Parts: sequence; C-alpha cells; structure tokens
Amino acid sequence: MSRAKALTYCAVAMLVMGVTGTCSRPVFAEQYQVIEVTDGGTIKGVASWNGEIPDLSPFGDLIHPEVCGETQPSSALQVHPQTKRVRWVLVYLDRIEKGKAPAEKYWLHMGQDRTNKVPNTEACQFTEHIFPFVRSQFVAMINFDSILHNPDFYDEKRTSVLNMVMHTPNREIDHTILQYEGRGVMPFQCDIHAHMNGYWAGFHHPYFAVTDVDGKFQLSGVPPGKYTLVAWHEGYKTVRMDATHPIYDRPHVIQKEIEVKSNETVDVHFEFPVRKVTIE
Ligand SMILES: [Cu+2]
Repeated sequence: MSRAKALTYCAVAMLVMGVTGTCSRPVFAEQYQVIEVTDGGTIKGVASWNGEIPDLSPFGDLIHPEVCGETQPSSALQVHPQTKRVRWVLVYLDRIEKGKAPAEKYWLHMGQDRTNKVPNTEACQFTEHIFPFVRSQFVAMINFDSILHNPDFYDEKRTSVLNMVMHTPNREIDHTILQYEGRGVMPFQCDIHAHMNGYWAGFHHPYFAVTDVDGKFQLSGVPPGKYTLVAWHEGYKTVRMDATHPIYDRPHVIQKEIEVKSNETVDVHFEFPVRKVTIE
C-alpha cells in the first residue's frame, strides 16, 4: 500500500474551457487521491481523419536557418497520408477522483538531442507539441539547440503566464510555476521562431495521452467505472497573425461516454474533424 499514501492535490476543475480562477478558490478546486490500482482497465484506440486532408503551408523565411533549416512544416495538423491517422490529439478523462500516481516530473524538450538519449527530437521544434502534465508535479524543460528558445505559456485569455528564456543548451530547468495558472488547453510558443507553437494543459490526475504518428493512444491503470473520455485537437485554420505567429480557429473536441471494467480493455475510435473547415 505504499502508493496508498494518499497524496491530495489542490487542483483544478480540469479543462473547463473559459473558467477562470485560481487553485486557492475552492469552487474550482478538485481533489485527487493516489491509490494502488490493482484491478485497473485500459483505454486504447486511434484518431483518424475522415475526408480530404487539408494541405497546410510550411513556414519559410526562418530565423536561424543554419540550425532550423530553410522551412519547417506546420504542426497544427499532421495526418498520415496513407493511413489517415491523426497525430497530436490530446485524449483525457474528464473527471477522476482516485487513481494511479503521476510521474515525478513532466518533460518539455526543445531542439535536437544529438546524443539521442531523448528519442524523436528535432532542431527548432518542441518534442511535446501537445504538452499535458499533472499540476502537482514538476515541469522540466530542456533546450538541446545551440540557439535560444523561449517557451512562452499563455492562459485562456492569451496573457503570458510564464516566459522561460532557455539560452543554455542541455540545461534542465524544473519548476512548478504553471501549477496554478490557466484553465483548459492553452497555447505556448517560442517567440523567436514562428513555427514553434504548441499547447499545454495542467491536469489534477495522470489519465491523459497524446496520439502518436500512428494516431494511437493508451491510458492504463484506470480504476473500473464510468467516465467521459475527451479527445481534443487544435484548430488548424489560421484566423489571424500575432506578430509572426499564426492564431488558429477553435479546437475540434469529441466526447464519449465509456465504461472501464476490471482488467479489460476498451477500444475507442475518434474521427476528426468535427466540423468542415475550408483552407484557402
Ligand atoms: Cu525558438
């Protein structure tokens, strides 16, 4: 029962878009208790695209082409051309009060790790383009590139709540500043490099995942019960520019009611987009 040492976090009414407030206001607080989950089930599945795949223009005229290259693809919509699977979908349980322990820390990597200790890193990119974490835990950031990146985190009103200047390569910086900031899935960006955009979300529980290049996700160790499972994909149509950074239209969100049974697996299929979007 070591895990049953109940950690109770001050946390948030998770991902209620548009809700404001801080953790010190109990009306928005939720509590999460870490328990030993011995009979948990698994939720797994895929996200796929239905219809024509919009062709988003890559970013050109990049600053620091010697590191970043001449162009960079848009991360706003990545659909595999053959399988039509969708990457970068955030899948999460809407509410859960008891369950497995979170990770000790949640990593946001940027740049290319030339030692390959961290897989799938790329120069001038956030490895975790979609960056969920558990608010009670450390957020750890590291920049592998020889040039400066500054992850700038915005809240739901698009006010900067944390601007980290990462000028020293390979130096880890841990903090908990985002613990009480922002509600919902919110943007972050590198202010220097227009193509470096992402989204962050602080949860009070660790039941979330992001779809991989094959559109797959998995949540394990889920206590048996009924849940609302949410799949969130960012908007991908540029509606305006903020300096050199594109601002996209509203996200595509799907909810499904599911039941998890002891030691069983629930298969879920999410199909995007949820509405027709025309890209000129
Ligand atoms: Cu940058």
